Amino acid sequence: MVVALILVLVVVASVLFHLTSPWWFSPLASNWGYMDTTIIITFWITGVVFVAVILFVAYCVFRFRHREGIKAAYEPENKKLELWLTIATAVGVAAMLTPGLIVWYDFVTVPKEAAKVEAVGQQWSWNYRLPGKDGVLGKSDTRNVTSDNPLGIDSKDPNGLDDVVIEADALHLPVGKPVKMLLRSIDVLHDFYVPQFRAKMDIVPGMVTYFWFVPTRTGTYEVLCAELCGIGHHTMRGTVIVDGESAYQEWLNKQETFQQLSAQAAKEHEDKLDLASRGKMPGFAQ
Ligand SMILES: [Cu+2]
Repeated sequence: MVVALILVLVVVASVLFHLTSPWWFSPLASNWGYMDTTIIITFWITGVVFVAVILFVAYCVFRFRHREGIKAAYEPENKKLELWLTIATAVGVAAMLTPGLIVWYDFVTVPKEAAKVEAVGQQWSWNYRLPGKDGVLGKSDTRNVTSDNPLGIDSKDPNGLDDVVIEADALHLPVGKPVKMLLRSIDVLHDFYVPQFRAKMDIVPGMVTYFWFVPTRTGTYEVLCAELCGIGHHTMRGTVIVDGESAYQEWLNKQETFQQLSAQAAKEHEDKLDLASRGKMPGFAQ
């Protein structure tokens, strides 16, 4: 009797906790509302099954409790019951899997007009690259990575010269336009994740993974790394700012291309060498 009561209380407390809990998805800011629907469908199906199974156990504990003079009957098989349980389980599992397959199909079908944006993960920060005026991202290779070229862009590929490089700063995106995120890592496994966009993807060294989405609300969002990637994993955060079209263009016009950044870096090196040769660098004083 006490056990049956505890089981009923577990059900009541679990349902109340779910309904009154302050923890829920962060407000949606992309086209992937269907992902939320899929999770809610799973919550409903598993919730109903959980309540039904625990209440059934409570009922059995109470109804078939030990009573003097009553003997239990042993019934190892029941074809009819097994058939119904198999059908019900199959329907439940299919109802949870089908919406996921539909979302996955959309997720891997990138719209042709999607603008390409590259995000490069490294321990423990995010850099970005936009294709520039030609709309093509230049070739890149981790072997080209230096302190002046953190994305490893191939300086011999003309397509890369006008690429816009955003180094450890906020990425801006225009609202309402589809974006294809191309993901690269220059060291270990990472995962690009903005909770409000829902979509996320692992980043694997040596390959380019991708996902797409449409930012639907302007605002500032936090980028998280969703793959344990070393001791500083928790500090691997970035910022995505979704702008209206004019604010986005204004921001874009202020960004520097790979060519400009390389020229600046080369000039800085020259200046340093020049100063050093004239003995004006601290530490080089005569
Ligand atoms: Cu990471």
